[in-house]
Amino acid sequence: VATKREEVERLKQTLNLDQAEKEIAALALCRGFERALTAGHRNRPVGLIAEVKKASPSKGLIRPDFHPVQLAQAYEAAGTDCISVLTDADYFQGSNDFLTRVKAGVKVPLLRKDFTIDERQIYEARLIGADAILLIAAILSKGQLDAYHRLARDIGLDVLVEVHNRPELETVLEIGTATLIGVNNRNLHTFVTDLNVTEQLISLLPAGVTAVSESALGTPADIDFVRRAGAQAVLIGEHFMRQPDVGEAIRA
Ligand code: IGP
Repeated sequence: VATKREEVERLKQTLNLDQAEKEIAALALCRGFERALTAGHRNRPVGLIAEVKKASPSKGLIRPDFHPVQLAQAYEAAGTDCISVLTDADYFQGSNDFLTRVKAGVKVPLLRKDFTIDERQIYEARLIGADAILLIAAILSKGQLDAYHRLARDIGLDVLVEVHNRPELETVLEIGTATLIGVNNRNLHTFVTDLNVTEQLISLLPAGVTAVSESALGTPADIDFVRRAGAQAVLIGEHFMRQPDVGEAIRA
């Protein structure tokens, strides 16, 4: 998070909050991210968020020949409900520009996948074209989770709140505002993945919350496992990024 702190310091210099609020007020409404995940998903049994990700801290470069708009268009043509775009530069070789370009190239709602640790990043997300942001319980205090969730909703964004263990989930449920909760099967510190995390945590979600299983999913058996555990949607990155034809991978 150290490099993210520097990025936020730069944002403090460049992003004027009053100006940002004015610009946001003039923007078109966001595409409904959560709505797209719950609306019923063509031929698939679960909602799908397909991720555009060039590299990751655990795997390094995943897709050397990386064209975010082309990939997103292939995802959309294959019927994904939503798309996630990594914008973090340091760990994922992402950029805000990828998100803005993908937004112009597809019609489906977009998640800005990044480490949100400051309010300014939420305004920025809206300005670069995000329809939803990620809030990671592991890196935010309860007060931050609460305040950032409210701010994002106030400026029209949907919010995917990510948890990885029971204490994090309990904090999120105590706040009580999250309607879209993602269970990350990957531990962000050790990178160890375990689909049982989905099984353990999704059973604790109250009715009415949309449950997403995130990370380490690929095979039909994986999807089936998390669907049976109660996931209404899945977020898949690396598995698709490793297929030459990402559209075909979705249809499979
Ligand atoms: C996708 P995978 O294993 O399918 O590539 O995982 C997504 O869940 C992962 O990119 C992710 C992530 C995050 C990335 C989940 N939470 C937080 C950055 C920050």
